[in-house]
Amino acid sequence: MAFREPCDNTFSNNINNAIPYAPLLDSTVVAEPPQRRRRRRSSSVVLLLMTGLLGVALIFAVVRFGIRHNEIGSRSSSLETRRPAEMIVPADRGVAEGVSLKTFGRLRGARAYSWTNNMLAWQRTAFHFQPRKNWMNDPNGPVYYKGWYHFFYQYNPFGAVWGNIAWGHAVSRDLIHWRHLPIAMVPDHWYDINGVWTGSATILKDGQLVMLYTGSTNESVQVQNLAYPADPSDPLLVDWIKYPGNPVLVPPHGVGPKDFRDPTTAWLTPQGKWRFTIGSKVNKTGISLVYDTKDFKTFELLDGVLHAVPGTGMWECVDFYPVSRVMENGLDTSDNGPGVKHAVKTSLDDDRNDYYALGTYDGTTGKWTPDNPNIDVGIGLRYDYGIFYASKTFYDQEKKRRVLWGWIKETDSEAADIQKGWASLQAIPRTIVFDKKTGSNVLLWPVEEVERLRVNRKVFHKVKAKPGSVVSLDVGSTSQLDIMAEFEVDQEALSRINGTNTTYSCTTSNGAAQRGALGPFGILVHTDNDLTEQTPIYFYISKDSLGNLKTFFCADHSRSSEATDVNKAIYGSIVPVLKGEKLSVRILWLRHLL
Ligand code: DQQ
Repeated sequence: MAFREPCDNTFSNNINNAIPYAPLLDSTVVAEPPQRRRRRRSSSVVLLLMTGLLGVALIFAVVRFGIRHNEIGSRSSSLETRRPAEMIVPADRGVAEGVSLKTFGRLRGARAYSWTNNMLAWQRTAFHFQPRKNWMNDPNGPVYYKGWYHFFYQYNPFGAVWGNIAWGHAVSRDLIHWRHLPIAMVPDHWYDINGVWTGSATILKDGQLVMLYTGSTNESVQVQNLAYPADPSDPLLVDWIKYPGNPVLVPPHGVGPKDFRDPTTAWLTPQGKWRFTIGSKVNKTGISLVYDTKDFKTFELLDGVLHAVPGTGMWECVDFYPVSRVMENGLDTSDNGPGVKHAVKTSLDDDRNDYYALGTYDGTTGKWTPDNPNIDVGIGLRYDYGIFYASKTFYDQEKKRRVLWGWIKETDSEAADIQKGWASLQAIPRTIVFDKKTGSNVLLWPVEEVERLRVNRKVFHKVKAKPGSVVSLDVGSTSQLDIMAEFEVDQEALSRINGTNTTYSCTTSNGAAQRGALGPFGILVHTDNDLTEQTPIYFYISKDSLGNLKTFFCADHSRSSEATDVNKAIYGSIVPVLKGEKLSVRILWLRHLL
């Protein structure tokens, strides 16, 4: 390829040499505002257990300490700059400038915060995937190949804002420790000169790997292109060839030139052809087109679509995969049969959230039918109620599991990204399985490898939190925590409470500030010592006049930062809790201002 990121010339096959992420900014100590300096002195962590008006018992909390990768918080930049506090966050850039802009309507016109480079440096995470610098968005073609997990991602090699999109590339043995490799593909042909956009990997029957990806052409038309490894025997897949006959697909009749993107991994049809789907829209109806191919060079567009949902708008980054109703393991994308359900996931361009639904796939017609049309794709379930977009699964044939990657674009402003020199991270990869108990949703859990980061542990048993109280749990000094907590609500008190018909919602019921009899209760994270900054992660149980209970799981960011130019959403959803199930929480935590 024409150019490479000059980042990692010292690559070694030994993963033990893998280094954790380093802060980007250099470490010259500079003056900080007095208040921040005071807070930074202590590196101990106090978890705070909070309750509503009804007491809860924290049955147990296991807190596992992470490795001290970097003392990110103690570093700062010699290029320290301050912006005047009265500066206003510039207006969002327009849709015409691209499809993956970092826009937060609520930030428009907000007062810009005086971020120091020191503060920005400690915002880098220690165990989520991030490139060393610049902008990153969607996960692309994750795949396990010859002993290595490969992760590709949408990447701007030239800056911390979306643009010049190329495919960044990293490899790992364990999905946690990564080595950055040279950029895999850059925009260098007329058919992708405006961006090497999102695509997926397919492993063919003979073990060969092919990638289909969207190119934005010299006229900003979205086309599909084929690429493959220059040397299939190279386990690191460093060099990529773009098929000389590209583009292999152009928008079909009736589909807008800018509404045809993000091909999925292909699966085998009963006729032995490869089939895949591509998101699009017709007017306001989100759709997913289906193509068959034998060679990934010529294609047949199937009549009808995989699925369509009126009112959902453009479907980006569609994902389609089987889940087993009976087994514990994940399934290869081509698996089908009586014990199998299929999930369709779409990333809705209109609201920038990932939605999925479970249903039945007919391999003959190429159509999928939702189990419950009331919670169809784009109008029902989400994987995640925080910032999580453009996700994609892959089948890990080594560990027989399906793994989900998702892009987290953060809550700060584009101006802050430019100052940081980087933007975005990827969520910890999660295994994804069908929830056999409810039969109506999937279950996500951080991949087991993340547990290898734990080096110490502290257990708290039967901690009681009285109504309306906050209880400290001192976990000593650390920079990373993996918190698992289980709560027990006093059932007798619960039954005594009169139900009401007031509806509760994480987003509109005043967050953790609204104290009800049945919540909120949970854990305060990311607090500073005097609780002026805090992020409650909590449950809230609502009871209606007939005595029916509903459990909500929410996160309230409204007091999470003193900064004025970050989006401080309160979000969450109802969670199914079956009879006899405990309320448990897992939080992967990094030390911030303590
Ligand atoms: N990002 C890519 C597109 C995709 C969008 C461009 C989703 O292919 O639709 O960077 O974030």
